[in-house]
Amino acid sequence: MSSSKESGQLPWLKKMAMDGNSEMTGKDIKKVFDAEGYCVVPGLLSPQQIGLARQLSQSLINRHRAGEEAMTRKAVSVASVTSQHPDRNPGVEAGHWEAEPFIIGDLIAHDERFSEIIASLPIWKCACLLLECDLPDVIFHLSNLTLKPAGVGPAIGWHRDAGNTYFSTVDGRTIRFLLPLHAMSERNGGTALIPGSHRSSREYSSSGETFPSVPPGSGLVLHSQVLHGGYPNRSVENRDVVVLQFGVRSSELIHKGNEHFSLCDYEDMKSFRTSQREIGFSFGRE
Ligand SMILES: O=C(O)CCC(=O)C(=O)O
Repeated sequence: MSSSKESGQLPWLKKMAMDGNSEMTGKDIKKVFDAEGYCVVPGLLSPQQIGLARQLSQSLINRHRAGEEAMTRKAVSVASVTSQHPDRNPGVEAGHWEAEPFIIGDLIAHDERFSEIIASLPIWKCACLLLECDLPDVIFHLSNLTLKPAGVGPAIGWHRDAGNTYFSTVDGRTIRFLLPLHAMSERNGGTALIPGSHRSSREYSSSGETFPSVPPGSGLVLHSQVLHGGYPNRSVENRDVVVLQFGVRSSELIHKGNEHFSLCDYEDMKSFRTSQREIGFSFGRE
């Protein structure tokens, strides 16, 4: 993709602040992503969309805490991850946290208004840039909320997304967006990763790990081969992220999770969002 095409397609990326102190263009983002296997990309969600995402997420958390069957059936609770992997949540008594969600998947299935977040055009354009394809060729794979509640949020084991057994492709051409609902950093159990590890087959060792600081509205964008994970959240702040995975239409799938709108493109997602608006969902308010 040529740089003129990039900047033509991505006017929203022109000269935007990254981490509050440097400026990046689409070309810069691609360069960092290719070299490091990740990038913190600004301007992916508007303040209104962040407000909505917080409101919708809190509602799903409340429904899980209330024991709604549709929520708890497929979600992973803090209790279940803690009893399966006690080393990932030291000092936390699994039995006390049955009602607390850790991962809630298939967000549109639980609340169709998540389409307002998932249909954000800057996210799709960023996927085009980094997957090196045109907008109609980008397809949505999956969504989830990954929650590390204050004080009891569990660690996440080191892994590469390309190897996951839920939604992955033969060519590894997928990309994940981690969109924090509040500021995320090392302090509150923010994602840890090994820069450059997408270019080697190295196994995890803590040397060289980094914890990008990501403000709400920005996204941590991960290459499918970059090693990442994270530590428990023992801070007083929640660490909640919306996770979205995208791929390319022509890629052969190894695993395909069964989620609402999996394999749809931007136009499908946008039409659905528009239909939600038309049936009376007023953007940004409940
Ligand atoms: O929530 C996080 O910090 C990491 C999530 C993650 O590892 C993933 O979605 O692959």
